[in-house]
Amino acid sequence: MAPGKNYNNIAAFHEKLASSKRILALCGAGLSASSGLPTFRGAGGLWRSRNATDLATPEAFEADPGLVWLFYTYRRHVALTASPNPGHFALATLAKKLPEFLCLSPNVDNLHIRAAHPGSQLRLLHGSLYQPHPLLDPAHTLDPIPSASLPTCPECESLVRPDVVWFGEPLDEAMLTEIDAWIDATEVDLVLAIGTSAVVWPPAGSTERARGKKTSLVTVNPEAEMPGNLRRMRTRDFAFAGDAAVLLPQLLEPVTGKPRADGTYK
Ligand code: BV8
Repeated sequence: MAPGKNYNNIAAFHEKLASSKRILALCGAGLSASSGLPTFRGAGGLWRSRNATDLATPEAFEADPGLVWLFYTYRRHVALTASPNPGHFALATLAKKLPEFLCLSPNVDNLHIRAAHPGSQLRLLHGSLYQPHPLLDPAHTLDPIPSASLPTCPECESLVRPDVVWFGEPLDEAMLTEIDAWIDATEVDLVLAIGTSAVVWPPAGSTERARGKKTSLVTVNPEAEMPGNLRRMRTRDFAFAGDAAVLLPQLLEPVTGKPRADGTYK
């Protein structure tokens, strides 16, 4: 397989965008990179010399709930002090302008919500860092958490855990069924793969499921034009190497209009 000659031509992409009625986006940690949040597989994927993916497991929580809560309290703190970037605002604005746009995101950082992305067109696949639990004040991000002050359920006093989906745990079945039904309803014209390494399943499967005869897959990622990705592309597909926070406002401008200086939209 090989891309068409215009695979990284923004004007050619705008033509396709202009004729697109149904758009699906699969976002990833790369979308929030410009907001200062580490990705999983990038350089920032390590926390205290541990792989983030090793701590995002029920086994890790079983073995050391204090450490796992410290990990999530740190991530809550970092995400709270971060802000949505122009990429988040462009997607939220596309949703307001195009009813048949659905945004799938495994990001638990709440930045889509803080960019006022309409909830009806956003599916948070892996939960959120902010299902509220008062006890753990994000300010105390570095001190080990004595087990006595780990959060417990006020009713049954059992240990409370972060409301995120860990590796080896199923995603919300009803949500997956609803997403598949949306994808299968009628042909999807454009699939945007934004800042994702597309290795974690089941999210990674949604882009292939949405591929129809006239569907174009658009990869927005600093690695998008690497040979490995170009080899997987079809003639209708596009690839734009760069920062999602810079590229998305440019790519979506015909529908969203130009952003203000602060990246937000009228
Ligand atoms: C399950 C929440 C079944 C917690 C997360 C099929 C094949 C192989 C493996 C599996 C399979 N099916 C299931 C598995 C196992 C596993 C899996 O996929 N493993 C992978 C590692 C191979 N999946 C699961 O375990 C899932 N559950 O299958 O359950 C089941 C069924 C019934 C009963 C029991 C079980 C659950 C997976 C969910 C895990 N939780 N997060 C938390 O956040 O702490 S996953 C977590 O990692 C994120 O949510 C996200 O999904 C993933 C990270 O991926 P990305 O977002 O893509 O980020 P990454 O760092 O990898 O890449 C960043 C990209 O951005 C890069 O490409 C980079 O180039 C780019 N980038 C960098 N800067 C920028 C940029 N792009 C644009 N702009 C920039 N500025």
